[in-house]
Amino acid sequence: MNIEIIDIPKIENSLGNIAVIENNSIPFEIKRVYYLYDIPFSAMRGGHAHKNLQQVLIAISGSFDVVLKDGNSAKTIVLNKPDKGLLINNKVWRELENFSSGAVCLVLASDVYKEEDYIRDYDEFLKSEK
Ligand code: T46
Repeated sequence: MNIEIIDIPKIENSLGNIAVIENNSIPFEIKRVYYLYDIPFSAMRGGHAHKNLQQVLIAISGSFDVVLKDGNSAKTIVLNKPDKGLLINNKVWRELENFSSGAVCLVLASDVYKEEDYIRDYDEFLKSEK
């Protein structure tokens, strides 16, 4: 599956940690940053794939599950560490669920928002994979 866990460089000391994201930590130029927060536990976010967009998801606070599908296989990644990023390349279906209280999902994206880049219908996604 076209995903990867990225280690975000961090500086640790007795006063706490700093995680630093620079362009060389991410395999694309960051054109947009957004974050999901105040998400009810029962909510399911995502439920789509992207034709071209690449994104890195980071659990800046709390935890949530990311269910990934590519038409052949499925896997669930638990994000719960601010120094781990989940790179989701294009053409991977994603669903985000089981948000803990106070969870914040930071997203670094390779492009600005374009609704035409979304595949929001799962059957259409499966057809596009063939
Ligand atoms: C993704 C997951 C992790 C905008 O106008 N600009 C934006 O940059 C974004 C991200 C969304 N929107 C609008 C589009 C919808 O009217 O905000 C509304 C909610 O968006 P959506 O239903 O796509 O939200 P999620 O949380 O299901 O998905 C978002 C991203 O869209 C998506 O690319 O991978 O977060």
